[in-house]
Amino acid sequence: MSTSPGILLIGLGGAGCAMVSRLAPRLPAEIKILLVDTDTRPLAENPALESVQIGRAVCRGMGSGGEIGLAKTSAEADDATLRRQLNGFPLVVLVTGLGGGTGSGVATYLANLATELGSTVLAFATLPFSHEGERRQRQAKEASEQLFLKTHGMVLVHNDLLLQQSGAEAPLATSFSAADRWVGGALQGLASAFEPGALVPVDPAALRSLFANLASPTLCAFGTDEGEGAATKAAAAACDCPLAHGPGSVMKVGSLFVYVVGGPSLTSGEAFEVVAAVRKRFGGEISTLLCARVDPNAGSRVEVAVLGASLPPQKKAAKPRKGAAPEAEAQPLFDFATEASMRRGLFGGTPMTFIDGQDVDVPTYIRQAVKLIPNP
Ligand SMILES: Nc1nc2c(ncn2[C@@H]2O[C@H](COP(=O)(O)OP(=O)(O)OP(=O)(O)O)[C@@H](O)[C@H]2O)c(=O)[nH]1
Ligand SMILES: [Mg+2]
Repeated sequence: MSTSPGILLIGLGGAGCAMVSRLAPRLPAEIKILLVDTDTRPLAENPALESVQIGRAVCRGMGSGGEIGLAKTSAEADDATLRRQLNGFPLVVLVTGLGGGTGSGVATYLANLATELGSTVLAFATLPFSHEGERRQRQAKEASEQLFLKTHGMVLVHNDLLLQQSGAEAPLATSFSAADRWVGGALQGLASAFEPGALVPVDPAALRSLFANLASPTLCAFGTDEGEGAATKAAAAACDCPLAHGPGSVMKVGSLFVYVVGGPSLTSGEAFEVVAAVRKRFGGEISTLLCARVDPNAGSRVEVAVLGASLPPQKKAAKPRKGAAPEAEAQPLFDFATEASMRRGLFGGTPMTFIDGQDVDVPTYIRQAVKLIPNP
């Protein structure tokens, strides 16, 4: 009988390979890891991890230098190898940084391949820092819109948000570790759903059915705390997780997957309390799956990870009634943060203050996306 693990985690491009390599030591052995890049350096830095160098003849072992076309040609040149590596996994999770060539050019290619092979595909993708310039922003925006359509769930991590979290003076590595924690928490949860021995187990098939549709707006949140009342505090932290409240993020979803891990003292009652708090904030009316686990080494720490999906946006709006106001302009799939929109003015250097899931230091009209109409 095949002992093939259920999840394939792919790190794509420089950022994707770096993120996955940092996460690898903390992930359950059941997750199969694969690094994919045109550049040999990120692959050589992690010889213990399986990898595919794409486009040897095209990029000659280097990055694509931001050239999406070169990166796509590289993937096409190694289509057979990629197909072989991606075959046979119920769940494929793709981690990449958008804005350069390889991540932006190959993410949709891989997602498409995995979907064709019958996998459920989730993507975690970062968006460039504002200071990286207009070209990278544009490449990332276009790539994320294409990737969204070819994945069952996609979580966008704004790199600017990472900076906001850690403060402008913090080393870049500290900012990136926030992304690692969020993505890692969600992955741990997904992996645990496939492992035996959970306090509250979840059927992997049910988990896949949560992400049954392509292009479903996706919610991702993560919270952790320790000591007395850790479960309640971790649930509150997940509800206020900046990842779930950034520009363009989904506030309410139909289906939820909640993952709770704690030490031996974690009770089922506490796990269910976490679910109640998360449902109150994020919805989950169609279905809510709870996976709870005990980690003997967790001590008093409790971690809560939340993934959610809502139905894909309807293509056609209902016909307006006679005499009704004209239909609003079609909204873009995502709102992208501009340098200005990410600025929190006087509060830029302070920790965020969340009340009812909203950062109250951000002006109301920005929080509620009210369009300001200039006086005639
Ligand atoms: N969160 C996070 N973002 C990163 C990291 N490294 C790079 N980035 C971001 O990822 C984007 C893409 O950069 P790379 O991954 O180096 O580019 P690539 O996909 O390898 O593309 P080419 O090298 O041009 O072929 C950058 O614009 C940064 O915004 C990282 O370690 N963590
Ligand atoms: Mg690169």
